[in-house]
Amino acid sequence: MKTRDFDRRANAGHMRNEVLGTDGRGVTVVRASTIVLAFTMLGSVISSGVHAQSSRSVESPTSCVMPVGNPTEIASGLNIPWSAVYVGSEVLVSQHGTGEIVAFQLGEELRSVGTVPGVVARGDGGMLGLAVLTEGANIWLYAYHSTSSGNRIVRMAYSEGALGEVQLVLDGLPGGRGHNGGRIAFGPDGMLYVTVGETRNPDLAQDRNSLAGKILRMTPTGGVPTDNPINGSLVYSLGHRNSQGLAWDDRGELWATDFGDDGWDELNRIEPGGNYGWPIIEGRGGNPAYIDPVMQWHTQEMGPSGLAYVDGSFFIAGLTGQRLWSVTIDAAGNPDATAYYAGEFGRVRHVLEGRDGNLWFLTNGRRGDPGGQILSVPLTRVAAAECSRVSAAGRRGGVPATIP
Ligand SMILES: [Ca+2]
Repeated sequence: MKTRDFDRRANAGHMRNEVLGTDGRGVTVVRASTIVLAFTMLGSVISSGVHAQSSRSVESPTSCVMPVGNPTEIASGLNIPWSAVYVGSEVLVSQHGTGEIVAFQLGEELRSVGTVPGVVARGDGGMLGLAVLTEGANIWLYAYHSTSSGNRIVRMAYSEGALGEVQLVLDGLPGGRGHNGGRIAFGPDGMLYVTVGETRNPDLAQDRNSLAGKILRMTPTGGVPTDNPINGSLVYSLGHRNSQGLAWDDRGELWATDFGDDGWDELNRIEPGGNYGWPIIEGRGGNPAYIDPVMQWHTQEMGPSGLAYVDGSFFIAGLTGQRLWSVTIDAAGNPDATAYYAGEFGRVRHVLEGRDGNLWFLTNGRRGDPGGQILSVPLTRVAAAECSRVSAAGRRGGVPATIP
């Protein structure tokens, strides 16, 4: 049944591609020109000063970045690392089972910077996402964590290498033994975006009066922004099951992963007020009342947590699939997914652009090894037409949609 679904959806995607190629918009010609550009760029890593163009206009070919070579371990002995953020040259890391936040600089040992009080780890709940806000001379570390009665967001001043007292940002977020969400990130608009899972109560994802199964948008002090899509509500988008990944592309558009049930995991482009379908639809449904994912995967090969956008490429941490995924989108708007390191490093929890310009990813360590790692792998930049060629050398997967 699933195989048939896969084939049908894949064929549908292919047909859409063909339609795009013959609709008189000059796609074929532009693809040829991107190939020329690709050859001029091939074999040399373009300096990081050249920023990827994310416009999906066929006149503006994109570029992407791809991992090259073998990942090297830059931190080890972590207790299920969940999130990592930067403060100056330091990296601060949350660990799922404990409220202790650790920090390190490249090449140096881990050290504790303090403990977030009241963290309760049950199921997938625990010490989850981190974010950093700099206000003048003040540096705030934000943390999303589970308590004995749900989830909350707190912040602590980070000064002279240590965390200060806890300030409550938002209490009373839904929580439970599973589907706690927990990724937090400041957007380009300075607002704090938060993924909240449906806490194993699927119907809450469609309940506009519940914060479960939502992506929230709030001010740095937990208030409702005046320009949120639902007046007076923190809800930014709904119909999510257990999103744990947030990233913005070059155009400032928000994207998020969603951890599916037993059908489809998703990469979604998030629109303000958009409804992403759960639990009515999992994966692509073609119902205009709900926004379909841009890319979807069988759950055994993905199980997405963290999401990053780096110079034209999305990277997704695959927990269940124990691999890292990249998603690139070509100039015609067609996404393409590639898997890396399947089974090599255990469950991959988070991925981010590294302090050294490499791609970093957080893992739970190898099977039977409790020690979580942070790994670093170099990235190389290629032009859009080459992204597919490079990815074809890896293991392609996922079921693409054509972006309108
Ligand atoms: Ca969905």
